[in-house]
Amino acid sequence: MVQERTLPVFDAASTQITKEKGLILYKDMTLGRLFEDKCAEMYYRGKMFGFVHLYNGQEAVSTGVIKAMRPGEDYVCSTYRDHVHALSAGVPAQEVIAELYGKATGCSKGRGGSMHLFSAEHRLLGGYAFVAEGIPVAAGAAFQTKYRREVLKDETADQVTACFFGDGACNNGQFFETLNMAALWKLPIIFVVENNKWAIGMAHDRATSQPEIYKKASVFNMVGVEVDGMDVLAVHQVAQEAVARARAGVGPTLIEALTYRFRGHSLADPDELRTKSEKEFWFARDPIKKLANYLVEQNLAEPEELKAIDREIQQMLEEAVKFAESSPEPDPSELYRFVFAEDQ
Ligand SMILES: Cc1ncc(C[n+]2csc(CCOP(=O)(O)OP(=O)(O)O)c2C)c(N)n1
Ligand SMILES: [Mg+2]
Repeated sequence: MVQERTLPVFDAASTQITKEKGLILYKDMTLGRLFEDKCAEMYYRGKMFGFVHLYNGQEAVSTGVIKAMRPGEDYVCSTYRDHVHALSAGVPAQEVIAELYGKATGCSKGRGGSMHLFSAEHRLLGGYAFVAEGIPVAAGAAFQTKYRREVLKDETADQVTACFFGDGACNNGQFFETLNMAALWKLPIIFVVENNKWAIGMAHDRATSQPEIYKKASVFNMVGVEVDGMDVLAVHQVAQEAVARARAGVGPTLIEALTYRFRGHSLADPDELRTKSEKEFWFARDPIKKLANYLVEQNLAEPEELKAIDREIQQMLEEAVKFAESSPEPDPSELYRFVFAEDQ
């Protein structure tokens, strides 16, 4: 049996969250989970096509980081596993699901699909199909913030960029080149590695000479931290610290969140390579159940209250599907529209 890497211990007593914050985190993670379950349902019913990569199990990472940022002002950059990052960044569920249906009302106007969600309004810099492709794009966004502030003397330019990518991306050259420049220029960026142990069917430990990714930060003189990616409170705390460092101009942080995807790589993956014991180890650490238990134990929420939130989100998603299904296809006469910025 493969020995699981020891998860960093987080002492929940070291943080104080309000009921309001607790419910924000719970709602966002639940939205992510139920949204992805709805996608799986619609995909298997033949309603949507192409590659669809779900985020189940990893919700604490998206929520913990993005809810430490300023929605609509700070930038978020994702990968092809991007639905939940988009939702956490504030893109309405109906615009995400309409995009998955390839409809004109989708957040990328039906041109992108699952792997290319984009929203200028919500400062979502995109989903990217190529592994590691978003990393330099995110650094570009962080660079323009610094340039506006320091060269153009725009004091409102204090935005932070969060860049999400997987363990597999950390063996790609773009990771090393971008971390070097980001540290050298003290860019306001946080690099968030979602180490879910697998890159499709390649186990992280088999592909990587130094599997503890956060340690790679030290060679760039960058702060690197590992965190239990199944614990939203732990992720949120390290993210708040990283955001504060970035906003203060101190420089970037590399956060390695140890997490696990509860489904196959994509909806086309039969998921036959991961062992039952490995899955059981991680399924027992469901981040949503963990937060729900914490909220109830701390008297921050009643179980009934949480169930009511689940029902409300489910209802909203049913409406979002109806919206997507009744939306028009993009008009073929507009095929070349939105290629250039002036078409917006
Ligand atoms: C440059 C590049 N090489 C290979 C692929 C094929 N590919 C798609 S997803 C993937 C695995 C990436 O794994 P990871 O970065 O750990 O992200 P995860 O899927 O686990 O979220 C690979 C190799 C690709 N999309 N882009
Ligand atoms: Mg991975």
